[in-house]
Amino acid sequence: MKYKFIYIILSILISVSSCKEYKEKKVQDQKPNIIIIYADDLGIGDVSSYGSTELLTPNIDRIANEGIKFTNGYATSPTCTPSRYSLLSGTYPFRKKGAQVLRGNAPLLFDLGKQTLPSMLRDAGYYTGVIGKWHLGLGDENLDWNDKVSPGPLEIGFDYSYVMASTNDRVPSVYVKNHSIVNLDPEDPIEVSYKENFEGEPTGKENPEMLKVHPSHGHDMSIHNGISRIGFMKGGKSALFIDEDMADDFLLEAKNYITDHKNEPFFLFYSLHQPHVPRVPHPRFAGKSGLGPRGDVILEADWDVGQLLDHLEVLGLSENTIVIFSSDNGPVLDDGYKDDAVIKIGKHTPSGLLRGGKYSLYDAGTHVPFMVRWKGTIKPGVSDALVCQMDFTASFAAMTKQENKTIDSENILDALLGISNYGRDNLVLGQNNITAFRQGDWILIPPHQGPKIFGFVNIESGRDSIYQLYNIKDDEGQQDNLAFELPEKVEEMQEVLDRIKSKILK
Ligand code: NG6
Ligand code: CA
Repeated sequence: MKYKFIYIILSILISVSSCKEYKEKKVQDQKPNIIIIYADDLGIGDVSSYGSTELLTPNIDRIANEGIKFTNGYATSPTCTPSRYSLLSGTYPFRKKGAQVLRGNAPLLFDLGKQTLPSMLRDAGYYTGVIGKWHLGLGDENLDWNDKVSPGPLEIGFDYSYVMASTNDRVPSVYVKNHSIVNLDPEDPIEVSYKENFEGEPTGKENPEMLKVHPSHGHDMSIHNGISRIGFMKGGKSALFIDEDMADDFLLEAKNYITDHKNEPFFLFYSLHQPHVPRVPHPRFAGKSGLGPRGDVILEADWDVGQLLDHLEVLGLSENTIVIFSSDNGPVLDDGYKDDAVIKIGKHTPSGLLRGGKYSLYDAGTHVPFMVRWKGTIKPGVSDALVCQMDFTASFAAMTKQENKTIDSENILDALLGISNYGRDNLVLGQNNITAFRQGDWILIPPHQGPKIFGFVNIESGRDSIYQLYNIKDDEGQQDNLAFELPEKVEEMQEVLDRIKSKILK
């Protein structure tokens, strides 16, 4: 009897450990393709799998339903450049001087030679590519756009790049393929300035009659395709992108990239431009959401995601590809163009139940849709593990047996694959000195100077002269400031935050 009992216990132990080994072996022995689909300014409440009822996103939902939907998934920052910087560098944006919204002719933000997500994957044997929005600077301060556009994505670890130079609302309004502007006519060179206009060139401010989309704030400089932008440019007419075609341009590139590299492990950073301003859908989607152009371009982005997933299916790659979907920061309605985003919002709540939005230290600034699918390997489900985009480098380094040489990226592979329900302990949110701090279910916002509401975007900044402390599990909408009641918690979290911020750099 006694022996029988010992035998049973031993068999259970052996089968449990071999099951774990099987999972680890299976994951570690493979180099699945990795695709990160990264939306621009998409809120957690814009996605139907996170509760949106006014706007349906069935294709994005497919990733959530066939994979893991994270309910505590984060970008590091409530704006684009810093979030993208940390996703690719594995480093907090507050450690990097200048990691904030960049002008369109800013130099490359990265320190060359340091490990990045793509360089790590390249070392692991992946072919690496970026398609879509870049907004991380290109070249140096004196870049001649007509010459070799470098350094850029190819110098930080990508083998292939096809990117929008900056943002769709910043000049130069062109795509850059590897080191050159696409379709540039050498007879019509391009010039870019963020200081002054070029003689004789129309602007949104002087020539509103030329506009089909009008600015509400800023965005009144150079005009192309009937839309005035931030910054001045001249020439390069044959290279200018058409906003209505941008989604199709990037999708085609992404599909071709996948087809071309289907026989080797590949990484694709598919960086969508939607729903960032100017919101100009292809006519196929215009008016389709009932929420104005912002809703329409979200439907367009959702369709793009569906096309990409279908393409993987047709090529037989679904089971051999990790697909991640997330957003670089939270949502905003009026972000500088009169595009009906505010007046047509109806009952739609882009931030879901969270407080704030893009630019904000409140949760909706950085708490974004976040889902990971690996058909056949990941068991579909929902996870409340704390996960951040900055952790992809360390996690996929662990998966591909590479060394993680970045500063802040943490190995949360088990959480990303649904093996564990535990991710990070804590996460610093924000950029520069404007930061909040999440630890477990708590969010601390130290006192920061500045406006409580960001003017025309009409979003609460999260800044206050006093400490704010919220328990995000009990109080998702951050209404109940517990800082006065729990001074020890405030002190403890501030200490950990200070320690992380003063970490000696490797
Ligand atoms: C702001 C722009 C906004 C957007 C943002 C960057 C104005 C008035 N507002 O300065 O339109 O471009 O920068 O957005 O110019 S991000 O998602 O790329 O960070
Ligand atoms: Ca953004």
